[in-house]
Amino acid sequence: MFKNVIVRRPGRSLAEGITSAPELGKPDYELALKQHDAYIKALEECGVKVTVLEALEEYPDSCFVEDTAVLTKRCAIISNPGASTRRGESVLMIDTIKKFYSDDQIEYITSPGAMEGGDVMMVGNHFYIGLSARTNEEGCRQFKEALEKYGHTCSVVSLEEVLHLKTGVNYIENNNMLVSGEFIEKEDFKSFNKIIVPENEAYGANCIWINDIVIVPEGYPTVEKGVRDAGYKVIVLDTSEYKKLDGGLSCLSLRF
Ligand code: CIR
Repeated sequence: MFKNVIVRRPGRSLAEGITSAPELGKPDYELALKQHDAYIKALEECGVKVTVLEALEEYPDSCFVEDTAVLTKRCAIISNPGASTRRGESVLMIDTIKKFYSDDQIEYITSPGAMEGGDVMMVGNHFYIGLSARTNEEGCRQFKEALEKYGHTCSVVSLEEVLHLKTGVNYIENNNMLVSGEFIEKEDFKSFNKIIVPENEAYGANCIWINDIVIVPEGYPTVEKGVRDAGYKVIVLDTSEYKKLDGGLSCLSLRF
């Protein structure tokens, strides 16, 4: 169960965030704020306490807090984003994390290691880390070493087609996993009960489980049906403005 969630409000500079899909247009700031309000409300409905941080205009992508750290029941690992414009976001998250973890529970990924939290998927005590455009081999090595100090286990999954591991695969507990594209046939995930996400709904693979409720993005009917059929209560949220920056539901929070 999760007790806490950290989010950061988007700033007006959101329009300058990194994107692989400029054809979707620039995000509308006012609409992004409304979608963020709804996101916070949904999290609260899931029974967690939400810590809402102020926007950081100097970091256009800083509402995607998931990339700044990995928070487990036993430790916090501060990332070192592979995207150079995002490096400072992790540093600015440390004070908030120190409100929840003592100094001897906090680990740091350092250069030349690069790692972003979107590449980390928790399955109980085990953590899958994606070797991606944003997380390098040294980042994976440091992450694994840090986790093992606390009795967690870790394995590396390489990916080629999407930005982060959780762009394409998400664990929603009870052995259920949403899988899309290159992850459908991955050996690493063969023992899970897979909910297959069709190519035309690939963005919908990024759902989040919070205390037996699954939050699903709006507009992905096959995904929504698959999650409902697996027995979950579902909350559907519109994330259109974050999709324009390759961001999904998981990217907008740290859940622990
Ligand atoms: C970026 O490219 O870094 C942001 N525009 C999107 C980050 C999405 N984060 C995530 O998947 N965890």
